Amino acid sequence: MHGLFSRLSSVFSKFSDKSSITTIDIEKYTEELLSMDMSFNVAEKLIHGIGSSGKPPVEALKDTMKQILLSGRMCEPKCGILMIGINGSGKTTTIAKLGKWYRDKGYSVIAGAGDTYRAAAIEQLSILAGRTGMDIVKAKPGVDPASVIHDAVAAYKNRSRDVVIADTAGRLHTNVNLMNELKKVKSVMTKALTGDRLATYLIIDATIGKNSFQQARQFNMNIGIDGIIITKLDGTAKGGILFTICDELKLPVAAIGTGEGLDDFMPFDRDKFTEDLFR
Ligand SMILES: Nc1nc2c(ncn2[C@@H]2O[C@H](COP(=O)(O)OP(=O)(O)OP(=O)(O)O)[C@@H](O)[C@H]2O)c(=O)[nH]1
Ligand SMILES: [Mg+2]
Repeated sequence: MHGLFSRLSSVFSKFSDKSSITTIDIEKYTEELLSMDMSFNVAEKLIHGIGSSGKPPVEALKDTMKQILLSGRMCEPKCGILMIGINGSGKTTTIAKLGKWYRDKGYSVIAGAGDTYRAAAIEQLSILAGRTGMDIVKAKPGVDPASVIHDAVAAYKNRSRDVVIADTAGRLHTNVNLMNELKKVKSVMTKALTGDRLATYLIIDATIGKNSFQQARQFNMNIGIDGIIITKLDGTAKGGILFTICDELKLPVAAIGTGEGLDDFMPFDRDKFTEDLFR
């Protein structure tokens, strides 16, 4: 399994399991942790754990990692899911993966094509919906995203589906107008769900590194996030940002993406993830 994020786990494999460590080891370990884009605070917590626990370094490291990481969960049907994040983070691909994941569990899924800025985005979601057996509700490019998502939730209700997943256009966390648009989509979706739970997931591209922390903070402040889905862990040794987001923002990780395929997705489990990193 460590092959799924082998570049990240190759960093952890440098931590030896000997019973005591030297100052040189500590310097080397700190450097390794920072190289995967962990914040200095988090790296310091991990190193402090190694020095103070009396356990072999790898065991001490795992203990602290498990304390820092927060496991979220994918929402339990019936529910609505709102996918948000910057351009190219993996929202639309993750909708297809999620759709398949729910379908494999026997649930029916509707996708709402809320990225109405680009015809290609609507087309991309239509193709993925066809491939995964999701219904899709879409409109012409240029239509208000909130109205498309309203219609998608109405279809979920009318057709008695189990999950409705809203796609949105990628946007920078610094763009006030686009943030306001997202607030509107969320409020319309919440109202249309008439009491069914809404889970808002921020999709973060693991290869981006440290800037993701600001994204998570801004999206959470403006929109409110229930969990992070971190994608592209297969292609980077920089997934350390995940620890920083959990530690400093107390946001849980709901799932991870480990490839472009529809099955390259799994709900996040902090204990399993930690153990897998050292395999
Ligand atoms: N290697 C890898 N690639 C991924 C993963 N998730 C998504 N991608 C790729 O990332 C690219 C962007 O994915 P999209 O799903 O279109 O991203 P998006 O957030 O919807 O992008 P916008 O709609 O432009 O904001 C595509 O080429 C995907 O195949 C992953 O877990 N691993
Ligand atoms: Mg998209």
